[in-house]
Amino acid sequence: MSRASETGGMKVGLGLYRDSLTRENFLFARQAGATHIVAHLTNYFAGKNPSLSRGSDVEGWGDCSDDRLWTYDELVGLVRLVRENGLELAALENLSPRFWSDVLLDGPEKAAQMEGLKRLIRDFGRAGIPCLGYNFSIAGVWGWTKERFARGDAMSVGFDLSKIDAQMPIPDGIVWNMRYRQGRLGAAPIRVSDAELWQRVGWFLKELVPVAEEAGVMLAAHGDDPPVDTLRGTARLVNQPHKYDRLLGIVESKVNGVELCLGTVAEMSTGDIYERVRTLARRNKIGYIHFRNVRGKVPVYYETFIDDGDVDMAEIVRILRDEGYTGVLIPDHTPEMECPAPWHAGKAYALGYMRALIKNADALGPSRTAAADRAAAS
Ligand SMILES: [Mn+2]
Repeated sequence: MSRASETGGMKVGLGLYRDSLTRENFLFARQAGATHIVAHLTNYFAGKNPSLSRGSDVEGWGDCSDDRLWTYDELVGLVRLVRENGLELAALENLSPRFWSDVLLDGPEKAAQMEGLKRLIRDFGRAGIPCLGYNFSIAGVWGWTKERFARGDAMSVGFDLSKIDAQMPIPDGIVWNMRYRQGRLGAAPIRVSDAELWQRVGWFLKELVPVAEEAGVMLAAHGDDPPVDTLRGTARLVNQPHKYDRLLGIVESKVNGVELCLGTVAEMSTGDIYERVRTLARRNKIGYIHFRNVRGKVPVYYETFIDDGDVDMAEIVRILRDEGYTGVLIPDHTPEMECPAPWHAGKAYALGYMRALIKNADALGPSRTAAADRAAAS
């Protein structure tokens, strides 16, 4: 039996942070049945434990003000390193905020930064990296707490809008939860309206998509996590499922796609996650998938083990199979497990569960929502 038929064409991967791109973790990924890696090169945590790190309200996750645009040699080196370890690099996830702070903030360096991004995407193509996962967000991932929310009192991430100061201003020199330059005394707090944010992402896509098309690199947008209306005085972009249509409609291109975070879609206060997954898969708009489960929605939710949340993950896999999705699924953040290797145990649990679902996708039978589709059509 070929690998493709064994897995229905879908592939399982593992996401690794910069400091975690080690030979041991590549072996761990392969042992858990992963064939692909999604790598982060931004050093959010600078030596601190990255696992479910909330960061600081004042300084964010870390300081990226010294980051330099990744070079072609670095990119090609990473592709080779992953390949030498028996895996394939499926995507790089997240730009350093230093690379595009003024694209996000409509600042004076925006045109120069865009030239840098274009160079980077061309180098992705030359190095054989097929996808960039990005998150066009001013406030970034912010406002959750890490507590024993998940099954068996496992440490996980939760969000309760009533318990945070959602309008706490972003300090000057911070964007996307990282410091990209020194703060200036007396600077006005950042405020970004919905119209301004959509105008900015429109400019970003119109500039970068033609370059990405030529380079053969998909630009894959992560939804807003947490998907609230506004956060820290700034609008959120894709915070409802229907807004994916708006984003994808800005530039019609096979490389204008999404980094489909199932957890984030499940957290959104409206919409049907199954219908959304089907639509995006049918249109070939999925760069790769964050396979995560949650209980609750905005304004209150927490992240669960993969088999313990509101979303029927087997149904998601049936839908992806029905729509012929052949891309990569990675675990997203997972609850930590009580043992000397909490991060690895959490990932191993998720990877095993995902492998089982995908390997047995055909035995799972037809999807419920496909049956509804057919009934509606007849
Ligand atoms: Mn995600």
